[in-house]
Amino acid sequence: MNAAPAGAETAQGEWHKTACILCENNCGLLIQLDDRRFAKIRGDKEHVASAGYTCNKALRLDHYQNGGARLTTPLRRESDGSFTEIDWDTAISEIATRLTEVQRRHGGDKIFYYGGGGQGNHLGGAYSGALRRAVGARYRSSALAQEKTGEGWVDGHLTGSHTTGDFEHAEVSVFLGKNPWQSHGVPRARTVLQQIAKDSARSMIVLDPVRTETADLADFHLQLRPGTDAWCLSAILGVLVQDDLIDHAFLAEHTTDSAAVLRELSGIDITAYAEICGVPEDLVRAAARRIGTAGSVATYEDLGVQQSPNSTLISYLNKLLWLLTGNFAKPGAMHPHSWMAPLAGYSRDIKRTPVTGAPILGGMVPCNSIAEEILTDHPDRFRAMIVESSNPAHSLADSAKFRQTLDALDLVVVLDVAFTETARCADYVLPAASQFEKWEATFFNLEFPHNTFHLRAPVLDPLPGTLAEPEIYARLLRRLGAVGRGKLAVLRAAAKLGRGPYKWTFAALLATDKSLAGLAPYVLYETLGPTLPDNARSAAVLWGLAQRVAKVYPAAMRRAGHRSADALFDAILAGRSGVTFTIDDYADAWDYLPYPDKRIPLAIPDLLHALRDLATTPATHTSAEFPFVLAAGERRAFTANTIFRDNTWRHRDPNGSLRLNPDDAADLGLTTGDRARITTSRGTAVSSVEINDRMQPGHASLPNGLGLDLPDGDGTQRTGVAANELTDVTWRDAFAGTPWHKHVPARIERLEEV
Ligand SMILES: Nc1nc2c(c(=O)[nH]1)N[C@H]1C(S)=C(S)[C@@H](COP(=O)(O)OP(=O)(O)OC[C@H]3O[C@@H](n4cnc5c(=O)[nH]c(N)nc54)[C@H](O)[C@@H]3O)O[C@H]1N2
Ligand SMILES: Nc1nc2c(c(=O)[nH]1)N[C@H]1C(S)=C(S)[C@@H](COP(=O)(O)OP(=O)(O)OC[C@H]3O[C@@H](n4cnc5c(=O)[nH]c(N)nc54)[C@H](O)[C@@H]3O)O[C@H]1N2
Ligand code: SF4
Ligand SMILES: [Mo]
Repeated sequence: MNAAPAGAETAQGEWHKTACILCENNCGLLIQLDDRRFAKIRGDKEHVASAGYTCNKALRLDHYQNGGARLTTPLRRESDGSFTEIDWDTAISEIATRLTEVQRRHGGDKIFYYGGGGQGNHLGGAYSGALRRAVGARYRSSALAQEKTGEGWVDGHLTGSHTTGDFEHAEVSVFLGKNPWQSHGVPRARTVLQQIAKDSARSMIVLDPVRTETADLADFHLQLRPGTDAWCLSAILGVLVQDDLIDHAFLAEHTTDSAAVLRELSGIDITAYAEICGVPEDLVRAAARRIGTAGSVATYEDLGVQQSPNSTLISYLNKLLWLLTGNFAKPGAMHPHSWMAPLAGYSRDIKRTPVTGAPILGGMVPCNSIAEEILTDHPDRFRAMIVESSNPAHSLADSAKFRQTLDALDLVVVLDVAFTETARCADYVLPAASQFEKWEATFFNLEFPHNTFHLRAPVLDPLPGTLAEPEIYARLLRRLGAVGRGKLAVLRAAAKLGRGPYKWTFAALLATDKSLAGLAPYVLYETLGPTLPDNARSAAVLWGLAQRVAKVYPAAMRRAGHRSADALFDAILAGRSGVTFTIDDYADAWDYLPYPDKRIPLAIPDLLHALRDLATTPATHTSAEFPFVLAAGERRAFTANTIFRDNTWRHRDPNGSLRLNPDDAADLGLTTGDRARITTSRGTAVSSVEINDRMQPGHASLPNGLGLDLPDGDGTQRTGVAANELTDVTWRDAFAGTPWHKHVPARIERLEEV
């Protein structure tokens, strides 16, 4: 079935193929329209990855498309703080002029880029690199530097790239600070979790201070004290080594430096460490033995550990769990995988930020350092920021400080569908077409051995006044004169002759002008783009990525049925339910290792030191003043980052309550529905309370994505707590600079009604 080409009348009752944009799984969907409303939504059974699966949230997507405060015209902020509606030509011309001015006065590297895509929209971001190249911008960041950069750095030392777990087949599945029942991440998560729970031959191990819906299904729930995972994992690894449940043959054949690691773990005091995490030693030992004797093990670490103390060390210990037991490159285990385009770099090299020398991992400036890089009179501070598809004034630690940071810049440009908390701080706001109004895709293609990619066709015409990001970037680049007209004309002529002549002409031009490489997405958009069917101009960059797939994974691509890069590109353009772009053999996993000897180097000296230091590292960060550990930003049945702005999509708990253990609530004199004041070192907030025996004493949680400012008559109204009004940029990991959002020392008090 073809999607509605832009401008076409579409029949009522027709099902349009697309995908959900609320989490990285991007489940395939069918949508029926009633004018511009989403009348019916259901799972797409033909989808290559999700095969009809959806969770409860996808059915509410009309609240994204038609709710919230959609933007329909570019806005410019005036000196009195008010916004003026301006036309696109004015906006593009003024922004280009002001970017050039920053570049001339301070250098293009003072232009900072944040974002590039959320849970559903990475295609626009793929073009942003060309703009960055044209203005000389060198520094960037995104939400990845709030969660995955520490893990990526560890990967950079070990397997050299991202690994993924085969939970469909794993005998033992381990979830560390991950609640896939609510947050997914594992494709078709609820089905897979239920299958594991039902099968007596398979086991699930969950490390979580909360008895989550996932923990309900687990065979081993290690309900540890918040923030103590490093000790818990060390104890598990200690059992594996001390009870000799290690795969020595695997270590000898496939790794180097294992002796240093085993030596460190042989000294772990298992009893003492189990005590620190508050988990019975017997349970730690039983979980370790289950891992050590399993035919296959897959693990998934997520925000519960990545946004908590010792997160980079924990990533290392997590990976040792499956490496020391030989759970790599076989069904049910862990695997590196192909990419259409890598989401970040996976390197052990550390670059440094210009002002504070913070570590840049995977090419990303740590989110918690951005404010410190700007709120200074250091000459190398950033002067301008382009924010695309992200809402950092809401999602970064210490929102008040981040708003101040945006105020301190000479120029802030925001590309978004909605008038967000970040847009309110911008000098220019550019209205993007929604993810159902344009060609879109994500690069969350993380599977092995079958890896899939879904280019989504538009379901609707763009809302009048909005543009797709590739067109916005192209207009800026045209205005900047980034590529000479002559070169573009030559390529346009070649494109008319066919893909073969186009490819050779492109290669010839690149050979004479290397600077074109960084501008390639834009060049493709301008020259190949107009020749693509169904107005799929934005898909042009995928032609370049298909060439990359053919070069890097030729055999896997051919196994997936694509005989050439162009054949793959055509399949992507035509495949409305996604395409499988690579099929690997399990043995191929070794080819993904970047080392000539194809052995995994196991020792990371800095992290082995951190492991040794654990014996004297503080395991608690609370105090008499702030006695609670607040998890600021839990994924629940009705949270979806800030993608839905309209709060009426929540059927339950519309304002997002603070969850507390019954004993704590009794001590504080609180019952469900009461209001409590939460105070941290950075701020205070008032929340309704939900007493919930899933929480342990001393631990409280707030949902993520709430506290958005919604239009209400002449003003705005806020529902729920914006978690980052309470967080502090200084609470961050020593290695990666990633935040401790899940571990915020807090005080909770009953709010007396007046
Ligand atoms: N419903 C829903 N799903 C989503 C999203 C959403 O907003 N809503 N967002 C998406 C995004 S961007 C992401 S990154 C993922 C995140 O997905 P998850 O990481 O699964 O989400 P969280 O609920 O933030 O955290 C997971 C778990 O960590 C636990 N935790 C808290 N502190 C600790 C600790 O000290 N140790 C351990 N071991 N666990 C701890 C929490 O109790 C929680 O159950 O979800 C994605 N999916
Ligand atoms: N305290 C605390 N803070 C957190 C977290 C937490 O657990 N606790 N979680 C962190 C994590 S894991 C993440 S991933 C981040 C998420 O935070 P952000 O990276 O800021 O992303 P989202 O909230 O997903 O917001 C996406 C933005 O994209 C816009 N958008 C939607 N569709 C389009 C489109 O087609 N084009 C454009 N241009 N814009 C579009 C939306 O309106 C929204 O403003 O938050 C992080 N912050
Ligand atoms: S699992 Fe994720 S992508 Fe799939 S329907 Fe739910 S929120 Fe959407
Ligand atoms: Mo995330």
